[in-house]
Amino acid sequence: MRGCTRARSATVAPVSATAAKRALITGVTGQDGSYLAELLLGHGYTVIGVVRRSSTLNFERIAHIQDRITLVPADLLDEVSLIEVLRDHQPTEVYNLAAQSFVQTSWSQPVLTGETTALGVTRILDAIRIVDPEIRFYQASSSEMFGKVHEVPQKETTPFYPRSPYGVAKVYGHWITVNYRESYDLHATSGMLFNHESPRRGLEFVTRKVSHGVARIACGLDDKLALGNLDSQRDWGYAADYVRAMWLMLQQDEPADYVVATGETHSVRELCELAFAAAGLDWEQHVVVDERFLRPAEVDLLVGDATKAHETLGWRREVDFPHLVETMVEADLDLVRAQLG
Ligand code: NAP
Ligand code: G4F
Repeated sequence: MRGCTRARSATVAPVSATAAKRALITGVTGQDGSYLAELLLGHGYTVIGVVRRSSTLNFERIAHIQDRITLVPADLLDEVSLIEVLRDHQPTEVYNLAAQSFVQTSWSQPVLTGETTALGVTRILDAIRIVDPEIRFYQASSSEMFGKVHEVPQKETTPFYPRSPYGVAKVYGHWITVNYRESYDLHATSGMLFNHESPRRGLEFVTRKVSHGVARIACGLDDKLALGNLDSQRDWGYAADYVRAMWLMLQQDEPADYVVATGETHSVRELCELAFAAAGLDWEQHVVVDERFLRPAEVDLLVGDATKAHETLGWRREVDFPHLVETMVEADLDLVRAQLG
């Protein structure tokens, strides 16, 4: 069978001198969790992935590595479960990627978003403090914290002005990470990552919504794709490049906070032009604006300055925006064709 996204896994790095390390990943079933697990396995880590209870399995993104990682039940809403997994599995590094991560949903479920994306960070930090304060901690912070931006481009010192309950929750997660670092001397790092995408991106996020929509239109299943604000601009990178930055942050002697970004910004309109062209289509024939996808408050422009990550971590992105969009469209064309049989 051709074309399922699973076949397009990131290259697994060679085993290195870090073979004794044990990493625990919350959010391992998500986009970033799956790429990070691959990266860490390639570096010789024992990888423990936290999965929350669900009535059906949702391991699609990690099915290809499932036999190489240990999956353990726990939930960011339940501190005891986090304490237990740390006690049982004794990781040396914890990557907190779990969150209610969709901005639009954060308006309809603001309390759940706060419980998971904000207070969940305190729960995992407390579990680390109680079980083993030597554990190195990574918090998945977000460029959404910059929101209504105070300066362009945004860097580590740019003031925050979040524009959604999600952004507000991420600001809390960032500051509680800084606070536990300063209060308890934890090796706790906040990675302020700008948007990063891949064929494993959830279907509700705009890049994947467009690439999947293009594939359905190209295969004759749909004719129109309804979107919201076409003018908003994002700094979009490739998820596999960004998880490398997360790992590099925890290899530093001193914990710190880093912006990870490409330094380029593109509008949703440009995304549409590129994605439809990749399938030989004219986006203007198919895209319609539907106000259901407009947000109560928008982040109009994000573009990051990753100088600190370049200079301190030696991090560089490898995949540029046109290549990312083409890869996502190709993967979704394969996926839709395979579903059609
Ligand atoms: P994602 O695909 O939405 O994955 C989120 C993960 O969190 C899933 O594995 C989900 O589990 C898990 N989760 C949600 N609620 C949980 C709970 N209560 N307990 C335990 N696990 C829970 O997100 P992503 O794109 O990989 O992003 C990873 C992290 O980076 C998130 O914190 C996100 O906010 C942050 N971030 C992402 C970007 C980006 O552009 N991708 C940029 C900046 C920051 P289920 O599979 O069971 O739902
Ligand atoms: O793809 P999006 O939903 O991502 P957004 O809101 O930037 O959030 C993502 O990136 C953050 C980092 O900055 C992460 F922290 C967060 O977890 C998530 O991964 O929307 C991008 C832009 C927005 O301006 C939105 O209004 O695209 C615009 N857009 C236009 N039409 C749309 C649509 N977004 C979605 N999801 N669906 C639309 O139809």
